[in-house]
Amino acid sequence: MVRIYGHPFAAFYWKALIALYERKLPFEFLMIDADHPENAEAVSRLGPTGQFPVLVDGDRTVIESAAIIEYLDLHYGNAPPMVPADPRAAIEARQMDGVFDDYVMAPQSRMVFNALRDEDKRDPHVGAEAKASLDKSYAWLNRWMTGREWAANDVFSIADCAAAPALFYAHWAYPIPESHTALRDYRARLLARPSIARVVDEARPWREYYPLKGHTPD
Ligand SMILES: N[C@@H](CCC(=O)N[C@@H](CS)C(=O)NCC(=O)O)C(=O)O
Repeated sequence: MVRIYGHPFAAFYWKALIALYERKLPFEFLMIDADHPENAEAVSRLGPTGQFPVLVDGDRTVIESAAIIEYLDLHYGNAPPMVPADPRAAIEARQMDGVFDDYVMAPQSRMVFNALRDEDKRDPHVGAEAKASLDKSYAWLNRWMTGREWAANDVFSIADCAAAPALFYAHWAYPIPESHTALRDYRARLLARPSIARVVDEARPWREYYPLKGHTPD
């Protein structure tokens, strides 16, 4: 059985977890928290920065959420692949995976990390810079999602695994404007999908730790 290190509230863990739930693949969950120092020690040994998710399958270790998703496609292939087999379609899926990670999740994370610093150590520029990035990403994604059901090739894919946590948390940090109906509808579609509804539900006990005030709790 595959083993996966993560935390139920961690965005990149969600990304891999959604793919696991889509495949209905049983796995052993190894929690990263203060009660399990051995798991934090393991991830710091298995990857360069101690970040998670980390997947262990027998003697094989896979780090990086996107690589984990591709590993599951290859070795646990009894579900549609999250990266399409057609290389032309795969380009669009990987493109949109990168867009959500780099242009939605990353600015959201900058705001969160800044808010988690001691007050006197916060960078006063981060909020405005991150919001300016998100303004551009939201506008582009709203145009991209107009007329689309899913983010790439109109099938559920790695791009949607990345989009779900990115848009979930970014909308808390800095709400998607009401005028961006295609993007807001896409976020709602993601949250209605059973694999994603499940990760959102499992993370509820940790919601109060989200440090940015004024978020909308949906
Ligand atoms: N590029 C990595 C990012 C992983 C990442 O940022 N993980 C976060 C949790 S969502 C983490 O490990 N945070 C704890 C830390 O940075 O120490 C991936 O796609 O897996």
